[in-house]
Amino acid sequence: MALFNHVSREANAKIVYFGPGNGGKESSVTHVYRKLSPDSRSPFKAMSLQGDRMLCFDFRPAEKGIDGYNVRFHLYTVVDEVQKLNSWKMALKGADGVLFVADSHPARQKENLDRLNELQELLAAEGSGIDQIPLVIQYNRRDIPDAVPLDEMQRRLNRFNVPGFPSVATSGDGVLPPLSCLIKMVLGRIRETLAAKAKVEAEVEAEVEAEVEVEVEAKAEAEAEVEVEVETGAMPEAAQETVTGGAEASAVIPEVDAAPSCEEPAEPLPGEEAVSAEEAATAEEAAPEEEEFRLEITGGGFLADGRLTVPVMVTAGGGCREFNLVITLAGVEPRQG
Ligand SMILES: Nc1nc2c(ncn2[C@@H]2O[C@H](COP(=O)(O)OP(=O)(O)OP(=O)(O)O)[C@@H](O)[C@H]2O)c(=O)[nH]1
Ligand SMILES: [Mg+2]
Repeated sequence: MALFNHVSREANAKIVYFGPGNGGKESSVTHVYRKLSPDSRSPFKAMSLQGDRMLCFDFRPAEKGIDGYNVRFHLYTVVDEVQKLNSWKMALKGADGVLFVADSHPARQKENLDRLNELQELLAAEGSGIDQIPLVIQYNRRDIPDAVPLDEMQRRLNRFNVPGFPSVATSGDGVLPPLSCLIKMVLGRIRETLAAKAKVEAEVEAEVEAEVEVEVEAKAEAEAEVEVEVETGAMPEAAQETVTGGAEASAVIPEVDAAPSCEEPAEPLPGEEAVSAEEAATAEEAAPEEEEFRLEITGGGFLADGRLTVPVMVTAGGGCREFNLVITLAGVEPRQG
């Protein structure tokens, strides 16, 4: 599968020229390289791979990117007479498309077929069936006098019914169309991959949004419940009965703190008059705060004329004052000793 760099919005796809020896792979790849504008391609590289020669370069086709992604194609092939299976295995690793270059010479038909079967096995080992990867056949050497008829080659080779093109790699005739076709097929796969990615992302986004909505709704519901509780607490039946009595009064919703205690009787007690909420509030405002009142005996008292006088200090409202507390002992017999 193509490699994506989602940060730089670039996709990298690998195309492998595969086929029998002497079929025209090197001639084809070289022609493609020459045809590309120098600023769209990398240097042409040839490297030794277990005694085989691997050729590669990469380029960016003139086509516009897909969904904002620029696609870079990396072309690989293995050439020269000796080509080990392992070299092809490495070349095919992660391939996004294969261009099979078949030889039109009558003596090379079995070789074509053997190589195609080999390709099928190598791709299967890679985990992808030959029918699952974009594949195009280039029937090369169409210029030789005894070239096998194209329809016969198609019949023998093209059991997968993939696109096929005749070519003469030495002159470059017909070399670009099969590559162009393969590139379109690979781009189609990349588009599918990106669409699948976008779909998954949209689904995840929708799921996250739904979860957030549920949370927000749950929070709003919880808040609404709290509000109802607060309102219920602020307007108990008793308070409503006290407050109601006029259209204006019913619009007054007391604050939570000012709400009458639940212990208050719902009905005014016999002899009591119902007070308006306003009156109640005013009364409450006017009511002095409960203070602590302390009385302290500060010295010894004395008894005279049936009255006991005791010096005391009274502390209240943040201040203190001394008094003489006089207690009249009416009917109390003073105790001796
Ligand atoms: N007449 C003719 N000769 C070709 C054509 N394509 C390639 N050749 C010649 O065939 C020989 C092999 O071509 P290459 O391009 O090296 O083929 P290859 O698939 O790389 O082969 P290996 O190097 O053996 O892997 C060379 O001498 C080419 O000049 C073609 O379309 N027509
Ligand atoms: Mg060669």
